[in-house]
Amino acid sequence: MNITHPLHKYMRPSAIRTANCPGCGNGILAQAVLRAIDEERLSMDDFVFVSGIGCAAWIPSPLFYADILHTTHGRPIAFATGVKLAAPDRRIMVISGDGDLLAIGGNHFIHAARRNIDMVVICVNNGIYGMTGGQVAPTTPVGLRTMTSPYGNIENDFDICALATAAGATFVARWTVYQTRQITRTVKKALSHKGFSLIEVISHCPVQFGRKTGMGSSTQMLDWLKDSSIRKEKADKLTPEELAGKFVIGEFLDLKYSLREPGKY
Ligand SMILES: Cc1ncc(C[n+]2csc(CCOP(=O)(O)OP(=O)(O)O)c2C)c(N)n1
Ligand code: SF4
Ligand SMILES: [Mg+2]
Repeated sequence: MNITHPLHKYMRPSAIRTANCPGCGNGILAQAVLRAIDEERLSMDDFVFVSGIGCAAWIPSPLFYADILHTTHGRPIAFATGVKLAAPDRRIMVISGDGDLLAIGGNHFIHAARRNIDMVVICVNNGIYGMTGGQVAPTTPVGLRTMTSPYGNIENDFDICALATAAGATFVARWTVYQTRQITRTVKKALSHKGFSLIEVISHCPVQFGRKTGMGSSTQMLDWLKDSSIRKEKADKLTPEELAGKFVIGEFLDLKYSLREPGKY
C-alpha cells in the first residue's frame, strides 16, 4: 500500500530528505510548522522562508516547497527585512538557530524587534552551536557541559523571550519540541499577528550535545525537555531557586502595539 504523509504536498519534490541527523528535534519542529500552515489552509506561495547557517537553518531549506532564502550566518533577519520591504504582502518566516539569531545575529534580532517588523521568527534553541561541533553558545544554560565547556558553562545565558519583549516584539512565546501541538497552535496565532513575532523553540541535539556530553539519546533528551518544562502559570508561583534548571513555557505576549511605541499605552 502506498501511504503519503499528509504534509507531503508542502515538501519540495526534489528534496524530500533533510540534512538534520536522525533523532534531532528539528524534524519535530518542521512538521509542527507545516501542520500550522496546513490547518490554516495557507498557500506556500504566500510565504518567503529565510534561514541563516546552522543545523536549524536546514529546517525550511530546501525542504519547504516555497520561496526560500538560505542566507549567511547571522543575517537571516536582515535579509528578511529586505524581503518584507520589497514584497510587503508576502508572509515572512525566519527559522534559524540560537547561535545564528542571538550570537552573531543578535543585533539584527533586537533591532527588528524594536522596529516591530511584521515577520515570524522561530528561534531554534538547542543551547549550542550544533553544526560546528557543539560549542558553548550565549544560550547554553548555566552549568551545562558542552564541547567547549567540559566542566559546565559558567556564563549566564540569554533569556531569548525576555530579550525580544524588552526590545519591542509584540508576540512572544516559548515551547520545547516536546510540546509539538502547542507549537502548531502558537505558529497559527503568530501568523495572524501583525508585527514582530518571536517563538523560541527549545530543541535537542542528541549528536553534538546528548552523545558527547552524557545527556543521552534523543529520547532521553526529550524526557529531559519534558521534565524541565514548566508552564508560566505555575512558574509565576515559584521562587527563582525553585525555577533553576527549568524552561518556562507558554505564550508570554500578544500585543496590538509595541510597548516601545510612545503614546500607545
Ligand atoms: C561569519 C561566520 N562565522 C562563523 C561561521 C561558522 N558557523 C556556522 S554555523 C555556526 C553556529 C550554528 O549554531 P546555531 O545557529 O545555534 O545552529 P545549530 O547548528 O545549533 O542549529 C557557526 C559558528 C560561519 N559559517 N560564518
Ligand atoms: S548536529 Fe545536533 S542539531 Fe545538528 S542536525 Fe545533528 S542532532 Fe540536530
Ligand atoms: Mg544552536
